[in-house]
This record gives sequence, C-alpha cells and structure tokens, in this order.
Amino acid sequence: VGDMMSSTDLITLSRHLIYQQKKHTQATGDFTLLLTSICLGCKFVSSAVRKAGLANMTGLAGAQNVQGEDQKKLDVIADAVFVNSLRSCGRVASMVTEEQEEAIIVREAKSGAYTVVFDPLDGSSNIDCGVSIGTIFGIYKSDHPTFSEADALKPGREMVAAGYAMYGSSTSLVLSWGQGVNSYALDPALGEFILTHENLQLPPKASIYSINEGNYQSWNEATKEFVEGCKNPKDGSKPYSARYIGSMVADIHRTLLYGGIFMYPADKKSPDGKLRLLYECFPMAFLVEQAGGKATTGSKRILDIQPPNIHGRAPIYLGCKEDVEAIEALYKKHNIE
Ligand code: P6P
Repeated sequence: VGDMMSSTDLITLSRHLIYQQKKHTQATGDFTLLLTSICLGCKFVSSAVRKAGLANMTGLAGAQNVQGEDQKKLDVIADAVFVNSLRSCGRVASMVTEEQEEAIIVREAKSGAYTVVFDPLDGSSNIDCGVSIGTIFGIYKSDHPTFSEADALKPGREMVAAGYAMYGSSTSLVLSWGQGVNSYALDPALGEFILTHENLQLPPKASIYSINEGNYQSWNEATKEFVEGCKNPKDGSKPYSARYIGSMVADIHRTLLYGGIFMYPADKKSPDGKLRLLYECFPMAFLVEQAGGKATTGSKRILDIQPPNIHGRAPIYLGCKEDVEAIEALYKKHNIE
C-alpha cells in the first residue's frame, strides 16, 4: 500500500477495507457498513467538538450519567448520535455505551449482526480546556440467537475489531480488525478518513512513562518501584520522560506513535482501577497487542478478563512489551494478585 499513499491516490477507509478484504476473506460487507456508521458518529462529533466553544456546547448539561458524573452537553449529543447511527445501520444487535446504565438491544437486527461497546466521548472533563478527547469502541460478533446484554459480557480477546477517534488538532481514527493497526486522518473537506499510517508497530521498549503521579500515596509497591526505576534507573541509564495528559485517548495515541507505558493502577480510592473494562481497557488493549505491545492488570492479560458487568473497571498497564513485562515481574516479586 505504501506506493498507493500518494496525494493523488487517496486510500480512504472504505477502499482500504476492500483492499484488506481481498487479503482476508473474513471481512464482510456487513462489517464495512458497521464501520461506516461508526465513522458517521465520529465525523459528527469532530464537527461538534470544533464548534463547541462557539455553540456554547461546553459546560455542564445539568444531567448526570450512570457514573454520577456531570454530563457535558457534547457527551449527551455524542451518545445520541452514535446510538442512532448504529441502530439504523441494521448490522448492530446490541450496544453498550458508557452514558447509559442498561445495554441497548436492537430487536430488528438480523442474525450475524454485531455488538458494539463504546465510550462516545472519553476525557470529556477536558472539553473546556481544549485537551484532545475521543471516542473509543470495541466490536464483538453477536452469536446469541436472542440478543441480550450477555452479547457484551465476553473477554476482550473475542473482539473482532476495536478503535478510537481522537479529536485533536486534526481528527484521527486508529483502528484494527485483527490484521494490525492502521491510522486514518479525517479530511473535513472530503468527509473521508484517509490512511496515514499502515500497520503501526510499537518498539519493544521506549523511555516514556505515563501515570497520574498525584495518586502516588495509593499505589502498590510494584507500581512505586517501577516508577522509581523510571526516574532513577539502577543501571545508570537515562531517566524516562514523564508524559500524562489525563485523557486516555490522547495518552494512548502518544503511546502507540512514540512508545512507552501508560498506567492506571488500582488504588485505595478505586480498588478495581478507574478505567472501564469493556469500552476503554479492552479496545486499547486490543490495539496495543495488535501493534506488538502488551496490556495487563499487573498479574493478568487484560483481554483474558471476563467482564463482571457492562460497566466494570480494571487496573491497566499497557504499551511496550518489555516495559509491561517489567511491571508484571514486579507484581510477581511483591506477590500482588
Ligand atoms: P485522572 C478522563 O476522565 C478519564 O476517564 C480518562 O480519559 C483518563 O485516562 C482518566 O480518566 C484520567 O483520570 O484520575 O488521572 O484524572
């Protein structure tokens, strides 16, 4: 594809999918239709985010979501746009969104449809200050004859695809359907996502660590020892750089492009960690593994976790293989489950 990425030979997402379908038969037209409906939601949110300041769409909408967090207007709108777009594509049997307590069952879906889990606008507490925010999604095949919440309560390793859109200086879509990770940039004039990076690969190790140091007092001994080792390497090598944006999509995007390790460990405040398993940890773990990295709770592979419920949380360390394996070794050393 390299030579096809010239400026006059635009590889749109749809064209790239067709190109991949020739190589991998399991991609079907249904999947393309589903992705198109997800892309519509991302394009809408991208446009709304860019106008948010103008259209007074930032600030609180007054409503509260199931997490008890103040819902910002963009949250509410983004959620509705994704639900309507997914429902109307006819290929979605059920969906789980961070913004709604119950799973949404689409009764009229035909068999062989998909279950989509998503966070329509993650990091939305950053909307007002202009930090990049994003949409995160994961896709399962719905193999149940009758669609129910159970469609979504499967380990992340059963996902057939995962991705995120990041609404930053430009809008990027980073996506994998199991054959590596590809990145596309939205050309707002064309309304098309154009392939910019094919088969993103993480280096085995990189000197960037990403964690909220304000939680230091609640960390376990393994996390404390790992971060100390980043700051004062025992072997006298150069200390790591600290990078933490506080918006998961932005922190993961940097990790995929530059390498490093992102960490949101369990702590006394959040014994299961803060990040949601189904629609934050699973999709990001799927992408990082597809890019040659690893994602763990410290003692267990993220993608092997059986979700306890649709809004369950998990501690997560993800990024370069060697860095993640170093934290796993420390969990073993300190005998932490
Ligand atoms: P903290 C944003 O609110 C979010 O859900 C993720 O996007 C981000 O990684 C995390 O919370 C930041 O949490 O506790 O460091 O502010």
